[in-house]
Amino acid sequence: GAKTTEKSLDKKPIDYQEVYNAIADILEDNDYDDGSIGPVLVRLAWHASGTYDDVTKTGGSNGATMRFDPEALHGANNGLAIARERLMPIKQKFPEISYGDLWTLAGVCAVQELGGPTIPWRPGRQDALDGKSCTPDGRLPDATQGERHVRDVFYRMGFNDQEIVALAGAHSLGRCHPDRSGFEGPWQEAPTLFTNEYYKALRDRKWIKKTVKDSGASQFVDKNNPEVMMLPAEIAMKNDKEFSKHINTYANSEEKFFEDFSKVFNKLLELGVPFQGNERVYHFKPTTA
Ligand code: CCH
Repeated sequence: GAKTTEKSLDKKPIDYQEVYNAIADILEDNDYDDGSIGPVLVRLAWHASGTYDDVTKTGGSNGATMRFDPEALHGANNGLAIARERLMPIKQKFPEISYGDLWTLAGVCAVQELGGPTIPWRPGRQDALDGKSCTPDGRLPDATQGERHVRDVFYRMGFNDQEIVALAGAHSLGRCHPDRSGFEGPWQEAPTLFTNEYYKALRDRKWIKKTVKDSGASQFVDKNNPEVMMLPAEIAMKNDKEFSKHINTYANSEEKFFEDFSKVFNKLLELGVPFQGNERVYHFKPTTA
């Protein structure tokens, strides 16, 4: 009767802090890479969002089109099936959340839980039903290229030089995998801690060119610790006057980096999302004190 109708109309709203807590709970895994799946979740959130094109207003995290071929098969997305699969138990626990909201929230959660700044986040992404709105291959940056290419790709999304450098600091987290990108190793020695060490490493260490044995890819390694690396695109950025100015700023001030990263990561995750305007903005409480 009336009671049942009332009940079915009264859909329980999602408590996104609960979703955040559930993701925080699955980050640690001592059998995976450096002990956390956080870094690959940040990469998932970024690759879902970084397909945005500000001219045609296509791409971005709305739709979560990376679930479908051909986008799932784009070379840049190698290894991200792992990240998507790891989030399936969360999707099952909170079936009302869209994949786009889930992936971006997971990126926010990983940054915060690994010691980074609070990132404002709001829901509103709607899932595409098929791969028709998959973006064409080639929208994400190619690490073998130089500063010109990096600018082309990020200007297309609507970012400026300072924002590009602030976003790159996410490479404080995680590592390259020869079977995913051809590159190998983390950017500094603490890949599960979100800090400004990436900028200090890039600015202050002596980087020497080296070929990755398994893949033949060219990368740069620290002369004093060849386990850590930089991509050709990053060495090109270091050698660019305008980019290096911002690298220096963030190497000198972790506080400034955190402040700017929070804004620009939020902007990245919201590119192309059709918000209604009345969504609540969440500032998630970290589970760690
Ligand atoms: Fe990145 N990134 N990224 N990246 N990335 C890789 C891994 C991570 C580039 C290339 C690569 C951003 C920008 C760029 C992460 C976050 C961000 C890898 C290794 C390559 C190559 C993939 C592998 O082998 O597993 C290039 C080029 C650019 C810009 O020009 C931005 C922006 C972000 C986020 C804000 C994270 C995190 C990882 C580590 C993933 C992991 O599995 O550990």
